[in-house]
Amino acid sequence: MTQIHVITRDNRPFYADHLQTYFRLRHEIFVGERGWEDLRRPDGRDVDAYDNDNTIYLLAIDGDRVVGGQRLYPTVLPHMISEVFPHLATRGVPRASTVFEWTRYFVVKERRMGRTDCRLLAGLQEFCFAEGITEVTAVVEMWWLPRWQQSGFHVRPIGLPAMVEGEACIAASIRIGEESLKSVRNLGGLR
Ligand code: A1S
Repeated sequence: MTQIHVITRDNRPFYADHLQTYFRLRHEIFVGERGWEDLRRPDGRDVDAYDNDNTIYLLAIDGDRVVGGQRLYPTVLPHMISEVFPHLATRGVPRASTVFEWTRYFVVKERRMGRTDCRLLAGLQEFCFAEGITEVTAVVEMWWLPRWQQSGFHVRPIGLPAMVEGEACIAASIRIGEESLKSVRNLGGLR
């Protein structure tokens, strides 16, 4: 059964092999499939400035196999929106100890039928809710907005849409709450 594992600086050594697989999957998916060429690396692992001891990974693992992932990064530190996309946050970059940036969301191809996706989204809401994280921010393609709406997420744009490498994107903030958790659990048939 697929479960969402939380990996932080404290338990990272126990997940060394999973994390190596995860970085390779990220390269395969974001460079190979999505064509984000800036991320291409000769060692075939997508690792950037926001993969460090401050990163929290929520990985979907089935048995021993990584089937999906996402990461959270503190907004009180320099993060992607503040450093790379500040022009997308025309209403200001949300920064607080209770606000985290959400990036590199994926599900492996064979598992894209919605169920792993719902587990990852529910895992995000549940983890943040339990840890007192009140909001997550992200830069996303516009097609995420109806997906989030369908999941019952409360989304607030923090800027106007703009083109990023040929895709219309927007910086947005998502409120964490019991209501959204309940809604996405229902959608995925999760107890
Ligand atoms: C940053 C994001 C953060 C949140 C942090 O009927 P369809 O196939 O058109 O239904 C699709 C589309 O509506 C939409 N969709 C998915 N990928 C799209 C794309 N590249 N362009 C436009 N629309 C897209 O979602 C519907 C369902 O998608 P799916 O792939 O069949 O299934 P699933 O299980 O919902 O998985 C969705 C995700 C996004 C997880 C999966 O497609 C994936 O891992 N893609 C590669 C990684 C990726 O692009 N991540 C988003 C940017 S990270």
